[in-house]
Amino acid sequence: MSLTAVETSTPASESTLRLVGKAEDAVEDYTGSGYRFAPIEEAQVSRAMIRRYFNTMYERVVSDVVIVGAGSAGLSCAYSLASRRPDLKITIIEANVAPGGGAWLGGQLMTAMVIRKPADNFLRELGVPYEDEGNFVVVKHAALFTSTLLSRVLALPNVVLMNATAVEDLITCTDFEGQQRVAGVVTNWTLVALNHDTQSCMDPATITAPVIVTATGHDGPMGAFSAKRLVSMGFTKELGNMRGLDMNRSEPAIVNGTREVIPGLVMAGMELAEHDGANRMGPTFGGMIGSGIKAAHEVLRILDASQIKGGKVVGKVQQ
Ligand code: 48N
Repeated sequence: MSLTAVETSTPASESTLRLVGKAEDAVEDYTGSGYRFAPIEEAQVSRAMIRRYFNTMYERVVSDVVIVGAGSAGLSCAYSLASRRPDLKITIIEANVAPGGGAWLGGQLMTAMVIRKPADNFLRELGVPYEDEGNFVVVKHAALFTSTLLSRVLALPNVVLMNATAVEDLITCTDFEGQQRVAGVVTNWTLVALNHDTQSCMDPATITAPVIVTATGHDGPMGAFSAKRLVSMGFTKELGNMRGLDMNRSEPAIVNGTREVIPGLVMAGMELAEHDGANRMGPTFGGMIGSGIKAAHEVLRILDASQIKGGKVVGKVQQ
């Protein structure tokens, strides 16, 4: 059967590229040479991507919550928030092509992931199997945790993930009380953000939101991005600088310390270790889960206490 495309006279769009041959012509046959796909035009593929991506980008320039960083803390925050508040438009900005941050492996490139109790509660909520070792549990491969968390987050209809996209600055404003607050993020394609010294005038775009969660980690080309930006903007005097490894001290400090570090900006995960000068915990991830969930609680506290108009905080809710 010869399948050819016949373009109609009306302006081409996804549906007007009429093809000779239909979906019913598709045959899944592995016995020999019988496997056949339904026909497609190259233009249909491009239009399917362009329309969806740029409609989403257009719609999310005003979000309810922006989460910077899709590592274990940022994704735990996204899941906890979006699953409890399906009304919120949550936009995750991730600089890497591959989201997941440092949670694809355990420690020293070994694959098992250690999570200390009580963070194992989250594994049961997600349906991630693990081995119980008493005070902690072990997920057989870190990628099993991260891929399950990522798939649960992406399946939530109110979450949009923009990966390969970098936050290259924070939007700040003077709010209704006359104080400086973070009111959104400045974005660019990551490859552009990393090449400003090779080309000039590659200006960014913006996403405004009443609350930003920053969970950009402590390492990598943009690690602790917001913590460093707060210093360079003069919001904080200096970086606390992450301290040495102390699991028992670090994990509760990071979870309990997760907070709104300046109005409109909630900091979570290992970025907070750099901001506060907290210890690091090394290859145990319960602190990231707890910090992400705590950040979600902080976001809800802020939203519940604020009058919001057009994606901006314009007043306080009278208690
Ligand atoms: O996984 P990370 O780096 O950060 P967290 O805080 O989610 O988890 C940290 C955890 O993996 C550890 O470091 C463990 C527990 N080890 C501790 C230790 O003691 O060694 O994820 C941060 C994500 C990454 O995917 C980055 O690509 C992304 O944030 N990111 C950004 N995305 C957008 N714009 C930016 N400016 C930006 N900066 C970082």
